[in-house]
Amino acid sequence: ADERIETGTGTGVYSGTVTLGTTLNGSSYELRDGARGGHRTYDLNQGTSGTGTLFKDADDVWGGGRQSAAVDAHYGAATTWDFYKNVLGRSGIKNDGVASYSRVHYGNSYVNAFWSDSCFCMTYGDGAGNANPLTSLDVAAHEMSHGVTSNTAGLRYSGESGGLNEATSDMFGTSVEWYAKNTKDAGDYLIGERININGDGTPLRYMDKPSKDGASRDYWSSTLGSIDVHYSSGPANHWYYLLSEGSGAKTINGVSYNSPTYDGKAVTGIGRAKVEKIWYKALTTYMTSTTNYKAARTATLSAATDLYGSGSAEYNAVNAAWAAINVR
Ligand code: ASN
Ligand code: ZN
Ligand code: CA
Repeated sequence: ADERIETGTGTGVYSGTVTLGTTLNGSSYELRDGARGGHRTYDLNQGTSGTGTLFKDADDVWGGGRQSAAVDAHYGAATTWDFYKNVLGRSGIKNDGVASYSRVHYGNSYVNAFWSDSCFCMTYGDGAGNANPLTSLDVAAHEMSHGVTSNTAGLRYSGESGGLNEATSDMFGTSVEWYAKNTKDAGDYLIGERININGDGTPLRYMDKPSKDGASRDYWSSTLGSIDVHYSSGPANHWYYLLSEGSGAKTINGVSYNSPTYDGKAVTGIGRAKVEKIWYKALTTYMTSTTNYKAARTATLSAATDLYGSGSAEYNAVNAAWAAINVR
């Protein structure tokens, strides 16, 4: 049958009306993004295995009913693809131009989303109670970034390396949210602020002061490696915030932040654009499966040297941000 790459439009749960990469196959449109490695989005229809059915539509205008979460997931994968390509020069998760795929409506009242190395795919639950579908842009970019980490540094998902693995997904999840410039989902330094996962409107995680979630750590200590990876990510998330925006109080896009430092010294931010380049270079060049916080510091200093020079303002700021989370 004839196939043609198309651009549809869709309205998701979170992102407002967005354009979608689709494919016209015979007389129906499919959620298959020909411009981005052929990324497909499937309806698991409450199942928990396989791929279910590929989303199809008669007029290439998507959304409503079962399609809404699919619009978000497809848009999230496309925006994350574009961020890695246009900002970091990476073509897909393996840098080979090949797409993964997304599955929505996983299980019943499932309040999570995940990346899987075995299917090379992202999966999203519908949420339960007051929690909404887990398909917000920062969550989608977080999950897809697990694929990138898995195929680069391969940070082992336990101990300090596990915290760094989680933080990598929060950092790039946040970077993608900013990159999107979506008027319905402005950039912030919060993770999962749209999905109401706590039922009271609060986000899942805070990068300016991770301990605001009640469990994450703000600073490195020798016991960091013994807590859950979604909490040992805290200090590295804090490093990303401090290096991007600097310490102290600040309001951005209507959200107030107040980021403390371990050493009491002020940190001056160098901007997110440089921070994401430094972390990405460290992740893809210097980190390994066993990199811990101390080694991550060294890795980012090497990356900052490569990008901006040893002793540059950026190098010194990277060093100061690590000291501010008690790594030196
Ligand atoms: N949503 C979680 C995450 O990406 C799933 C997990 O615990 N691995 O971290
Ligand atoms: Zn994660
Ligand atoms: Ca966010």
